[in-house]
Amino acid sequence: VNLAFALTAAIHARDFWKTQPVPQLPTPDSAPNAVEEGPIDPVKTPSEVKQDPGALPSGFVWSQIDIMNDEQCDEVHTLLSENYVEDDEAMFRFRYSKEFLLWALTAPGYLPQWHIGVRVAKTGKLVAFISGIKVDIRVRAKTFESAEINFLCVHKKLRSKRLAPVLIKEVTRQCNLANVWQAIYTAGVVLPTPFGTSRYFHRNLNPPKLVDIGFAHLPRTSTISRMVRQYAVPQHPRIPGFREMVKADVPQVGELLRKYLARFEVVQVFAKDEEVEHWFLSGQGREEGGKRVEQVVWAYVVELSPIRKSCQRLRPSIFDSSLSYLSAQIETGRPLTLVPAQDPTTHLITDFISFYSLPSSIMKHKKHDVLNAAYLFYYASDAIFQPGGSSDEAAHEAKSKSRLGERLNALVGDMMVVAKNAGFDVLNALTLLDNNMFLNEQKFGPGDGFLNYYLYNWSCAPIDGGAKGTTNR
Ligand code: NHW
Repeated sequence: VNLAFALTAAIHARDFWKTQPVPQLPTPDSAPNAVEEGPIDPVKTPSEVKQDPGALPSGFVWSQIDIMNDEQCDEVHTLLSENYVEDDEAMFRFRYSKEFLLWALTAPGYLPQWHIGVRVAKTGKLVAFISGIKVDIRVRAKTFESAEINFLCVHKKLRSKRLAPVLIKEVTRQCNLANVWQAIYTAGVVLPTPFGTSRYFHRNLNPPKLVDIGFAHLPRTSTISRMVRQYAVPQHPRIPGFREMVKADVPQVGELLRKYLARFEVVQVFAKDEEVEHWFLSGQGREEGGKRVEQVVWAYVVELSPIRKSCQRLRPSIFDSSLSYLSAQIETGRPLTLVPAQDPTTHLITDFISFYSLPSSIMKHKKHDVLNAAYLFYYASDAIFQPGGSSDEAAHEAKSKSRLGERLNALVGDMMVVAKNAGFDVLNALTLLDNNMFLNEQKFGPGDGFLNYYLYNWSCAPIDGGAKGTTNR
């Protein structure tokens, strides 16, 4: 069986991907050449796009999915819960909630025709899915409209029948019909060709459970109670002014996030406040018609209150670290506000941080069936932008970086408290953004998983996703 599989795999080796506008994987003898960044295919218009979808194997039909329809959302949820991504040892499988799917698939500008299903003609059973949403991507100096492709899934019983390329071609056709010619996507597997690779890191928040389910190992020199002490987090957040983000914060968070992300080479551009509101606020839990709607995204800000603003004018340096925040509180002798000030003229958001909830099913375990995982999402801090007060540029940059490092450690530390109190077992993060400034210090450990980043129809010089543990981009 293995030999037959190896032969089929060899026959089809990159049969699909070698026909697509993506950089091909380098061979041992290919010379490194300078990349001219931009579209790979010649520019086309939607009128040149095929009007009909490609043929499916007989017995299957295309089906546009209305994710806002509760039943159809249920169907996608079931397909993914039973067939989506697993780890190599088949111990864990992603279990996206319905709320997560709604949140991820209805971002501003989404097109229902980019939510594509395949059903069994006779029974109507949903057996495959692929989706896209609209995003703006900036690669270095160039910004373009793009699709973000996700949730590609083929039922386990229909694997290795070349259905995935049919789905990918159909979502490509739908994007092209909407005049979108580029896409961004990620995968754990290596395809032609990643422009960057990040590694997953994990911060243990619940050692007994993680050891029990085999997610974490108990070092021979340790004990569970020692691990519990090692990974304990404070009961409450420590940064004064740290509070949940509210709608009134959206414009300031948007501005801060845009400024912060401008420092990176490849990013999603959150040009409109509407996007900021969607990605950081719409996934908050609530009661609706007597039913509990699960929370998907947690977003927090640090608000510099008028009291601290005036302190800062007196002694800017006392705001350099979270400890100094506290000393500011002690010096003024007044309690610092923790309730959101709704008036943007009197409050200033200095930092922002978020995570989302993506549980995994634990397969084959007697006691536990869900791993409650939080994934660090976007964050931003003004620590990197504060005036230098020195004419030596290198010294200023070093100072800004160290100030940012301190601030991010305090922020992630507080986010761990929020995650722990919300019942999460682990906080996951990748080696991107400025994460290498806090991963070790906050006791994240390297995992087995890597995430490869891809662009479709856009050649892009490689960037360092931090997987090799060198830099932070
Ligand atoms: S990555 C998660 C993908 N999903 C899973 O891993 C779920 C579990 N696995 C499955 O459901 C996040 C199946 O194994 C899948 C493959 C469906 C993965 N991306 O049908 P065949 C995303 O959703 C290629 C792309 O026989 P299968 C991002 C493979 O290299 N291609 O395989 C999605 C081979 O091609 P080759 C993948 O196991 C991005 C061909 O599929 C892939 O039954 C999509 C074999 O097909 C993957 N993750 O089904 C691209 N995994 O040339 C978007 C395998 O090597 C591109 N393959 O022979 C942009 C489109 C929009 C453009 C707009 C302008």
